[in-house]
Amino acid sequence: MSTDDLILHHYDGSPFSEKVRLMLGFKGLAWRSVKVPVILPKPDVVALTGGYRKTPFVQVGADIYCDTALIARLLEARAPAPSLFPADAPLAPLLAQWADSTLFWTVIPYTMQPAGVSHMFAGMPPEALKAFAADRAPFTAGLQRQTVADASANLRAYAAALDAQLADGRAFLFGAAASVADFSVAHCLWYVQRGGPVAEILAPHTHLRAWGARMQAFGHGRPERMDSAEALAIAAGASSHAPTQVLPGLGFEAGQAVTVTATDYGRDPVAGTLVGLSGDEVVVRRTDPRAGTVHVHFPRAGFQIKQDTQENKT
Ligand SMILES: N[C@@H](CCC(=O)N[C@@H](CS)C(=O)NCC(=O)O)C(=O)O
Repeated sequence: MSTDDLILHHYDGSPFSEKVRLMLGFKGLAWRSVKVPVILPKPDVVALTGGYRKTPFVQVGADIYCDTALIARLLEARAPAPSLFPADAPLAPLLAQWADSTLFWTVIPYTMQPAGVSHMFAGMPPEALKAFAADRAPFTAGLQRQTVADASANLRAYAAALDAQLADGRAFLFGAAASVADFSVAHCLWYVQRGGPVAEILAPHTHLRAWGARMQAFGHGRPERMDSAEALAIAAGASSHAPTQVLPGLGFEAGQAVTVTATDYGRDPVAGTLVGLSGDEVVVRRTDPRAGTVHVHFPRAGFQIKQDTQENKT
C-alpha cells in the first residue's frame, strides 16, 4: 500500500460512482475501493471531506478530490493516455456538464417512477425505502423535480439525439476515441438500465445501446477493497499534500477563512483555510481529529466560495 494510491469512496448503485469506475477502467488503473453509506449519517466521509456528503470522492493520501468533473482531471493528470479530453473534441467537457446536470436530473425522476423503484429496490424492506426518500428530500430541496411525464418526454428526445449522433458509425460521441462526455452520458443511461422495465425507453435506439455496451466493456480497472478506518489512517499518516497555490486576481487571498459550497444541490458548506485557487480548482485546508490535516479540492465551476464570517467572529 502506498500513500499515492487512488482511493475511491463510493457505493455500487451510485451513477456518479459508475462514471468514475468506468473512467478508471478506461485508463486501466489500479485503485482502492472504500464503500460509503448510501444515506446519512456518514461520519467517516465527513471526517475526510469536512461536510461534503456527495458520492463519490477520491482520496490520495491527505488530499480529497470532490466532484467527478475534478476527479476526471485528476485521473487525466495521473494517466494521460488514453485521454479523457481528446484535442479534437473541445466541446466534450460541455456535453459532460449537460449530461451530469440536465440528463442526470431527467433520468433520476424517470427511473424512480413506480415500476423502476419496484425493480431496483426489490426485496428491500419498506422502511429502507422510506429512509432513502427522507434522506434525499432535503438533499435535493433546491431542485424542481421533473414529473414522470416531463422526464419521459425529455428522455425520449435526448436518447433520440444521442442515437442520431452515433448513427454515422462512430464508436463514441465525438468520434473514434472516447471522451469525458461519453462517461457522463454512460452513467446516466446505466441508471436507466438498472430500472428494469423502464429501460424499454432505450429499446428503439440501437446505436445508443451498442455504444452503451462499448462503454461498459471498459470495465472498472483493478479495484482492491479497503475499509474506511484504513483510509482515515492513511490521511492522518500522510506527511505532505499535492502542491497547490492561490493565484492572484481571483478575489481571494491565501490563508483566508472560507466556505466552499455546491451551487446546485447537496449544499453543505465545507469550511477551511484557502490554500489553492485557480480558474478551475479551489482547495481548502482543514483539520479533523481523526483524518488529520487534509486538503479538500473542488472544481471552481459549480461551487461558491465565500469568506467565512463565522470563523472571523471567533
Ligand atoms: N456533481 C457531483 C454529483 C454527485 C452526486 O449527485 N452523487 C449522488 C449519488 S450518484 C449523491 O451524492 N447522492 C447522495 C449521497 O450519496 O449521499 C459529481 O459530479 O460528483
